[in-house]
Amino acid sequence: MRGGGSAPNPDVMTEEYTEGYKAKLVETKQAWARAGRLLTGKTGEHGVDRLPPGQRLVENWPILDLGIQPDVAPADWRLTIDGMVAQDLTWDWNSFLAHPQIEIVSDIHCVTQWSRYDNRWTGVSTRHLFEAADVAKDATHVLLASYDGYTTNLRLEDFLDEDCVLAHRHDGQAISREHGGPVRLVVPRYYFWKSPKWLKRITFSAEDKPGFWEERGYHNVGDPWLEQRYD
Ligand SMILES: Nc1nc2c(c(=O)[nH]1)N[C@H]1C(S)=C(S)[C@@H](COP(=O)(O)O)O[C@H]1N2
Ligand SMILES: [Mo]
Repeated sequence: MRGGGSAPNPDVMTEEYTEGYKAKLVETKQAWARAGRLLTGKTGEHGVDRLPPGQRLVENWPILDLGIQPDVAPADWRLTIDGMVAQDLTWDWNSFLAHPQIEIVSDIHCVTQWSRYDNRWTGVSTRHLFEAADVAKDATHVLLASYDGYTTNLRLEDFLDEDCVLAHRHDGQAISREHGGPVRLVVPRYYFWKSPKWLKRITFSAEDKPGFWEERGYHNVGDPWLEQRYD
């Protein structure tokens, strides 16, 4: 992948993936963000209202990507943990599975207005990873990068919510390629664009850095109950 381990920027992406990259779709979503499309102007209360404002429940599971679905075999998958850590770490598939596994049931809320209830995720908790990585006390943010060049950012405390999981199973089955297998991050409290598929790299930082959608008009935090769709 071009740019080695560094967080990919959008220009690199379009150059690198002239084939398959959905530039038109990205344009449309960006235009919606500029126009404030899909906003209801209502707010909900997290923990009280299960369905956030402007969302509708689906039974199926839509697939959203940038036109690229990396085919990463578990044997070739590596997760790099770097930035403000005592020492950079690389987890391969076996070392990832050797860490304590948790199971979490949570809801999905996508900014394009679909929500899906009761997803059972299996994997390593972000809290465990945080402890294992020996992160510096003054780290405040987490930058996430994926095998398709996608990036997103989170505040450290949001990354450390107790239901956040580096997941490799969904409802008892290996996460499929189109849904981000072998490993994706799941951050249920925020819109699903904050849950990167095909996870490749986690960087702890004392600075925030907008990711792919955050640079294109999406909200930096993305709380569905406050309808933080756009910036
Ligand atoms: N690597 C990567 N992760 C990603 C995306 C992406 O394009 N690439 N899309 C995001 C968006 S916008 C959504 S809504 C969800 C979709 O996940 P799903 O296809 O499993 O429903 O993944 C998020 N994580
Ligand atoms: Mo999305």
